[in-house]
This record gives sequence, C-alpha cells and structure tokens, in this order.
Amino acid sequence: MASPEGFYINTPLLESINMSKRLGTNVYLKMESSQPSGSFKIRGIGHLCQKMAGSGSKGVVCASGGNAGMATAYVARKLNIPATIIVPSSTPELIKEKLKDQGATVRVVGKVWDDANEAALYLTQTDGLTFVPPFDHPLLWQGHASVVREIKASLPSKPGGVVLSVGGGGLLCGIVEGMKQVGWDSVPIICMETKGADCFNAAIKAGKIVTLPDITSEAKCLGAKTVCSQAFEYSKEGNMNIISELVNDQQALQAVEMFLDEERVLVELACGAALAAVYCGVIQRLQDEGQLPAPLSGPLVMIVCGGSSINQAELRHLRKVLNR
Ligand code: PLV
Repeated sequence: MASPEGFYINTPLLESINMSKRLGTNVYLKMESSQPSGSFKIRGIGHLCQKMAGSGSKGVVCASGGNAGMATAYVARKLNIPATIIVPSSTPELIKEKLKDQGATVRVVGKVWDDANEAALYLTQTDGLTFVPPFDHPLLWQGHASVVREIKASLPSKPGGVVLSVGGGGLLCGIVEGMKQVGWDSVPIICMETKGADCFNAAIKAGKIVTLPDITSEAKCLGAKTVCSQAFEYSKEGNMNIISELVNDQQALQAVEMFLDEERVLVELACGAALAAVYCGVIQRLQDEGQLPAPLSGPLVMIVCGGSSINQAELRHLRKVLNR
C-alpha cells in the first residue's frame, strides 16, 4: 500500500513461525526489506527530501554506505532532481551499479563512510546541492517513526520488545520517536551492532560519545565511526529501556543465511546483526540475565531493515572472507 507521501510503502508485518518456535514467544517481522529502495531509509529520506529539496533544488548529495544513497537516488528520480551519491571504497560494486541504474551520479571517496561524508559536505558548499544526511537529522527520524505507527495498526497487542540494527543511530531515533507517539515508551528496544562497527555500544560503555578508530566489520552499512548524539541521549533517558548488544560478523552472516532458508528473503549483513538477536540466542541470554522478562510481556518485533548490497555473489564473498 502506498504511503501518503508516495515514496515508501506500508510494509507487511509477518508472523515468523520459525523464530517464534525458537524463542517460545510470538515473533513478528516488519519487512522493511520490501521498500522500493530496499531498506527503511526511504521513510526518513523521502520525508526530508520533500521538506528540503523542492523543485527549485539544484540536486541532492548524500554520503552513504549504500542504502541511504539508494533511498536518496530513488526519491530524487521521483522528484525529477539530480542526485550525487558519495560512497566509500568499501561499498560493493553491486550497489554502485544499482545507484547508477536509479540515475544517480556515483563518486567513491575515502575508505569509510565518515570520509565520504566530508566530501558530501564540501559539495553542498561548492555546488549548492541539498545535503541529505543518512542518519543524523530530526526530519529523518520523523519519517522513520511511521514504521511504528504501522506496526501499532496491525500488531495484535503491545510488543514485549523491538529489535533493530544501529549504524549511526537514525533508525533507533525514529523508532524511539514512534514509540513515544503511540505510548510504547516502556517497551524494551534491543539495539544490535557488529563488533568493529559498534559506535553506539562503545559510547554506552564509555558514558560519552566516542569515535571508533576504524571500521573493521564487514557490515559496512553499520559503519559510522560516531553515533549521532540524539541516539546516545535516548539511551540515557530513564523511562526508556534501550539495550545495546553486539554480535560478530560470523553470527550476522549465519543469521542472514538462516533467514534466507527459513523466510526466503535475502538481507544484508547490517540486517543480519538484528536477526542474530534471535538466531544466535541474544534475547534468550538477556532473559537468563534478567535484563528482559521471561516470558516477554508481548510479541517480539524484528525490524527487518533490509539492504540492497547483497546478492548470491556477495554472499559467497562474505562466506569466503569470514571463513564460513
Ligand atoms: N546505513 C547507512 C549508514 O551507513 C547508509 O548510508 O546506508 N540497516 C541497513 C540496511 C542500513 O543501511 C543502515 C544504515 C542501518 C541498518 C542502520 O541505520 P542507522 O544508520 O540509521 O542507525 C554508514
């Protein structure tokens, strides 16, 4: 079903029999992998572009690990304005081709997303392009919040937990905003990152925002070196219940493979990090440790954030580099 803004779609909320069996609680999958740009990013980026990049815009520029770029390129094509997407060298060829197919100009700058972002900011000054941030902007969070309103409209009862991946923290901020809007403030949010792309977890451990020296995880779309400050602020709010957990790349890959087998959908490693919360026993451990109630107070909702940087060849490549 098309959204009122016309860019994102109302995605299915599917009950996962396999995950429910594993967890002993009903598990629902919010299938953001079905969005036209391949991930949830289109919700926030569509909203931001509509507010900031009208028909008079000279074009948009976005630095991205891939998926924010895909959303920007898609929306720009619909708005009939040019898009420049700057990606780091770690972004697979596959997504660069997809970006070009959306009509975007693609440039490769630097090794990680933070390097590409500096170049994007520079272009806003020299070429007058509208800057589209991938995760750190209130308009993005407002747009992402729509996912919670959709979940509320079709979930039979208040969730016992929501699981998501954290890169720069934009999805988390949007989910928190949405949960506040629908009165789900107290529902635990389990935030998943991979080791080596763990800027949110590192900030929580340090008690302050920190910048990682490098991104060593293969989940490049989680690879922001510094989490946005709003995400960190939410983690400190007493009435929220935000839990940060890590898995390694092998576990995230195992989750991608299990999801493909069981649910017949191929997602990126960035999304596998969230799925690993169930497949690799993170939720069960949190229950054993008393951090989550056993049983959960309601169904568990997994945000299947998706991602376009994956196909059979990329999956084989990941298996090889991660020795699986
Ligand atoms: N990816 C961003 C940031 O990369 C990007 O440029 O595409 N799941 C998927 C599939 C993603 O692509 C991302 C972010 C996330 C989860 C995490 O979302 P965030 O950044 O809002 O926490 C460096």
